[in-house]
Amino acid sequence: MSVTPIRQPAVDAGALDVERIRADFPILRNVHPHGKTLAFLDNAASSQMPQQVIDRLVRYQTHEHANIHRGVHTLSAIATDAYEGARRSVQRFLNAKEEREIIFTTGCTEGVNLVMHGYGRKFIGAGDEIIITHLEHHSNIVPWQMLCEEKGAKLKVVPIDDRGELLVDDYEKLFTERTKFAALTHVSNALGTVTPIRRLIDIAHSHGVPVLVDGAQAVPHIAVDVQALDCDFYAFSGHKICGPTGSGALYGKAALLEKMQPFKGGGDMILSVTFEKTTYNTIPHKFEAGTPPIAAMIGLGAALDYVSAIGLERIAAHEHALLEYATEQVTALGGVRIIGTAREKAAVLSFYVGDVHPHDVGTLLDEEGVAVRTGHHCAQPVMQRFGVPATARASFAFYNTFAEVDALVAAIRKVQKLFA
Ligand code: C6P
Repeated sequence: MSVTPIRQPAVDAGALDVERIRADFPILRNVHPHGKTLAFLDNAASSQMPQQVIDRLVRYQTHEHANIHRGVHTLSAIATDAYEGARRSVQRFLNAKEEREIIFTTGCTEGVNLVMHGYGRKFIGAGDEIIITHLEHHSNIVPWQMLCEEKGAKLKVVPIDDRGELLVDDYEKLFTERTKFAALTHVSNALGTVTPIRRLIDIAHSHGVPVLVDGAQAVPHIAVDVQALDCDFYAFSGHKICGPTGSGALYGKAALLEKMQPFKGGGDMILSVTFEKTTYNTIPHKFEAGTPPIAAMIGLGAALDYVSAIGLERIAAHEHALLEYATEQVTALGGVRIIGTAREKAAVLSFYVGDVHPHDVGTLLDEEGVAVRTGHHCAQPVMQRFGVPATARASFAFYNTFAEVDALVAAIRKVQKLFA
C-alpha cells in the first residue's frame, strides 16, 4: 500500500517564520463568531493542531486502522507499527534512554494517577511524607491527597513568594527520613513560573527521594531531556502540544516501572491468566490495559515530530519575546495587576483588570475575538495565595503573533473604558 508521507513544517534555520507556520493551522484562519479575526491565546488549556497532524490522523483512519498487538493480519501489524513508532517519537522527544520507559496515557492527569496507584500505593505507608509545591495543578495535588487519606501519610507543601517563585530553602527543610516521594511541577499553569526543576530533583535525590515531574505546561515550551534532569517520572498531555485530546505519555525509569504494580487490569497487560494467578506483561505494556486510543497516540507522535522539526529553542525564543512584549504592554495600560511575576516564566500572562471579575473580562475579550481562559485554572491554592478568586490568563504558543498581543491589549483597554 502506498501512502503519502506527512509533510514537515516549512521552517528555515534562524528565527521562526510565524506566518509560514500559521499556514499549517487551519483553525487560525477562522473568523471568530463575533466577526473578528480569532486571536487564540488559550494554549495552556489546549493548543491547536497543524494540518500535518490532522493528515496523519486521517491517514490512520483511512488506511491503517485495526486493533494493535492482537492480530497476525497485515492491518493489525501496520497499526501496531504506527503505534509503537509513536512511542519512539515520544522517547526521542524526551530523550529517554529506552523505548520501554514510555507509557502511553490519556494525558498528564492519568500519568500522575498511574504513579500514585502503581508506585505510591505500593511503597508509601502510614506516617510517610509526600512533598508537593504550592504551584501544583489539582491533578498533581488530589491524587496525593487521596493516597495520604488511604494510607495515613502526610502531604507537605513547598511555599511560594509574592512573585510566584518557589522557596527552595524551605523546600530543602521539608525533607525528613519519612519523606518517600516528591511530585513537582516544571511550569505553573496559573502563573507561568518555571521551577528550578533540576535543582529540586538533585535535592530530593540527595535524600533518596524519587521525583515525579508534572510537565504538562513545560513540554510545549522548553526542551526536556529526562536523562539530563534525572527525574524518576515525567508526565505530560498531548493536546497541549498540538496533539489530540486523549493522548499523553508518562516517562518512568525502567527500574522503577519494573517494581511498580499495574494501575489497571485487563487485556494486553498480561502474559498469562488462570483463575488462580495472572502474570503481568513486561513494561510498558504492563501499564497499558485494554484497547488504547490508538489514533490519538499516533497523532501525538506526529505532533512531537512536527514540534521537533521547528525546534524548541526557536519556539522558546519566540514565545519569550511575545511574553515580554505582552507584559510590557499590559503593564503600560495601568490598573492591571499581573499575577505571577517570577523571573523565569513560560508563555503565561495571568492578570486582573481593576476590580472587574475575570469572567466579565473573558467574555468582553471574546467579543473582540480574543480567546483567553478565565477561572481558577484548576490551581485553587495558587488563587488563594494571591487572594483572588480567579484570573484572566493569556497563554501563548509558537504560532501566536505580536499583532495578537496588540489585539489582547486593545481589548483590555476596552474593558477598562467600559468599567471606568
Ligand atoms: N491544565 C489549563 O488550562 P490534562 O487535563 O490531564 O490534560 O492536564 C492536567 C494538567 C496537569 N498539570 C498542569 C500543570 C496542567 O496545566 C494541566 C492542565 C489546563 O491550565 C486545563 S485545567
